[in-house]
Amino acid sequence: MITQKEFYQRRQKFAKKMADNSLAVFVSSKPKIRSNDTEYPYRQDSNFYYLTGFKEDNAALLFIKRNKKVKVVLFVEKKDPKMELWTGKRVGVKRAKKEFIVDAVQGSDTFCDTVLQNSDGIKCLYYDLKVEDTRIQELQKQLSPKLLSYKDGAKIAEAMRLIKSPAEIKLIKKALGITKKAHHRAMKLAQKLSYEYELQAEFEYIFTKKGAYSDAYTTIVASGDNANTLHYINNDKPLKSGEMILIDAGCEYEYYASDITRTIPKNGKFTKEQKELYEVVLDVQKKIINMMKPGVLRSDLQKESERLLCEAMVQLGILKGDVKKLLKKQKHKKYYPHGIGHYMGLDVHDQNPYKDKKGKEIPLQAGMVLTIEPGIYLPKDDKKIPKKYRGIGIRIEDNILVTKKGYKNLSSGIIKEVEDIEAYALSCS
Ligand SMILES: [Mn+2]
Repeated sequence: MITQKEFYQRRQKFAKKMADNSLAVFVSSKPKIRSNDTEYPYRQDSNFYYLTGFKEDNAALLFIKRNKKVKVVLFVEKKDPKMELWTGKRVGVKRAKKEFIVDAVQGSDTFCDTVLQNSDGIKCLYYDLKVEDTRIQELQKQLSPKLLSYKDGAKIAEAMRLIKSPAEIKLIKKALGITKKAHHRAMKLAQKLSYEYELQAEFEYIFTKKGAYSDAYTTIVASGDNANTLHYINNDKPLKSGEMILIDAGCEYEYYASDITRTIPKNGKFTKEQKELYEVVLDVQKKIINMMKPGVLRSDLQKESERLLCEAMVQLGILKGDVKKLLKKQKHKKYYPHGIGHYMGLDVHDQNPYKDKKGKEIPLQAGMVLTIEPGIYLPKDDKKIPKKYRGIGIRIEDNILVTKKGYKNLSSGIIKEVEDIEAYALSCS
């Protein structure tokens, strides 16, 4: 759990980064319609959540910074028994005043007026430029004549989100504990199941059963050649004996994500070719993870992963020619087209900055959490690839915390060695 004190400290830190005589606003995300009058389960906006810990919709946050003094106002939906009968209890103004460490709590209906009332002598308004919201549009319309500038408040929050606190790391670990159970269950059941969606159901079952309630992104269960479609989410094909199954699945626990990929043989046993390819990807993954420590550039991890995978592709006869020349011509990208990893946290792909204000790449720092996920994708219909490798796609992904001295693999408990996967499947068959 993130304590109210921590949310308060985040707001203090955010306010320090605001220019003097400025306002900053953040708004809750809007409920999203699935179809007609049915909605998707509500998910709070990550930046709004990061700064408030408030989970309801139609809420807003206002920072007023004047003469170096800061006042923070939280706006929440007022209690309304008639509505609450349908949609559930709300926190309401009175309870929010007790629970949240802010200077004032007001009803949501007073948000725009309160911002405008506090706008005299204000030079700049910070808000999340990505967010499309009628409340923000209304403020822009009213404030434009007097304001000098608009700035991206999200950028400040997202830069703060880059370094995780001990409490945040604990939640990611909790999400990973649940994700581990789900992946191990999949390894155990793959032999007995017939369709990709049956495996997907096992993940949803464990995620919900263990209190995560939700996946952090749509689960990918891609068997055989489907693994060569990077964002395959149809999950509707039969699982075939002798094929590999790529499963990219993670849950969200108390707003924090996990993001794990394992690629396993449907039968519980790798073929010679599957093993060859798998060991290549696993070896590259281990080598890249071993490079991680403060000061290292993500782009160097990328380059090295591309070099290692290109080298292996030549050795396996997937690419022909000189490794350096192939790399220069980006030939390897045909079979390893994606990044080595990304930041994660409140979002599975955290919107953290990869570059500083001057455009320079931000090196790894203690407290960052990244995925490391090399892959190799060999389409069935690619005649240039040796026949025995066609139709195999492999990715192995772990979640790594950068520490002062190096790194900690937060998902090391999820098995990935060939012998371990085979032994595990055998013990469960
Ligand atoms: Mn990922």
